[in-house]
Amino acid sequence: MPKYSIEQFENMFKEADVNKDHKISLPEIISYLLSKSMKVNEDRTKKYFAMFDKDQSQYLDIKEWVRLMEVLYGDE
Ligand SMILES: [Ca+2]
Repeated sequence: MPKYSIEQFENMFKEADVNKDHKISLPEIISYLLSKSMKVNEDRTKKYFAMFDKDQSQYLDIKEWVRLMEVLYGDE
């Protein structure tokens, strides 16, 4: 059983996107994860953030976020 479903990740995005512009920055991600008491490896988070931020906008949209969360918190 995976720890989280895609739906859960999508709901988390809505919570983490505090200013509701449908995109999320690395600092927003890290502070959100910490606020949820989730284990955060900043180096890993930064590395995968850069990987999924394909246009280097410094923001992830919800689809990119789900991919990031799957890598960081999904099943191995
Ligand atoms: Ca945002």
